[in-house]
Amino acid sequence: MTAVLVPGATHVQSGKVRDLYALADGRLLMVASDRISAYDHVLSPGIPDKGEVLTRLSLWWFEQLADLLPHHVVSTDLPPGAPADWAGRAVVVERLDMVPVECVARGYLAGSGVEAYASTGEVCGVPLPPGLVEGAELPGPVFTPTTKASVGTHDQPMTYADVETAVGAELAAELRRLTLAVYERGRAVAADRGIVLADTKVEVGRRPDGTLVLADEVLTPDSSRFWPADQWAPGGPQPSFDKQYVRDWLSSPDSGWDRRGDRPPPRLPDAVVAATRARYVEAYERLTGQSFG
Ligand code: Q0N
Repeated sequence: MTAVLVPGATHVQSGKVRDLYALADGRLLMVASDRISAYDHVLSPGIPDKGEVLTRLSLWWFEQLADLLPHHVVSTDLPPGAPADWAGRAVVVERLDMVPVECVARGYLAGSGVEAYASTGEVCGVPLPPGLVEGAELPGPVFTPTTKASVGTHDQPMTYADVETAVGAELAAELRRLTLAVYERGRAVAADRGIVLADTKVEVGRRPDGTLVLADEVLTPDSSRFWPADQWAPGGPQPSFDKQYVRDWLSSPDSGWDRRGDRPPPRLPDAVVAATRARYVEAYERLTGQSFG
């Protein structure tokens, strides 16, 4: 029972890798875990320090983006009674009225955008030039929002008109503007550090006075596609900055696993875990210019 661990707190929801609790004072506590997912499965074991690396990276980005919009973080102090091992990966945030749209910006063709483009020449209703290959840079960043799917289902693409219908024309325009601004800022910083920011997803909520606030986590490898710039080679799937060792091992004969079958993936070997941890730390250190310690 959570209430025993954090007096007055109740569990609100768990995503694949983050958990949310309601505190007695009305605020929320967001806890990033060391869990990692690949090919739609949460893997075992977790990646040591991943929750802390991503929490600190997101906190750093919130400050870099503060001139664009406010963020939801209230405190990084662990509430009294919280488990000691949440230190460094739990953040007290203000409770917002969440906008029911996953706000995605893409500068490169990847993931679900590849299949959409192949069948329609568009992504989320935005026409793209002919002849683009997977991994290609788009002529300019595009807003490609999706529905917010619950755990176990997939987000569905929305057109800009869908967003206008869902939240109104005024808010839709603000979401597009802010999402593209966050992407542009992230992309510029990442480019300076030899990292391609292919796309990113942001979540936005509103204060009672209507102010838009950046929520969840931002510009982390879990919410964004980061590619090593020196390995960027359009024409197929790009290596992932953080998860490539995991994907390579799961796809190799060594793992004995068929990702199209119905068995859960096998346990990750220690060497894959260690190499993956090092990649998260490297992403943090390259992007922020700070030592993870
Ligand atoms: C909220 N989600 C979806 C945490 C993130 N500041 C907020 N106020 C109200 N609601 C939310 C936030 C935030 N952030 C965001 N659900 C509720 C993503 N979750 C998944 C679980 O962990």
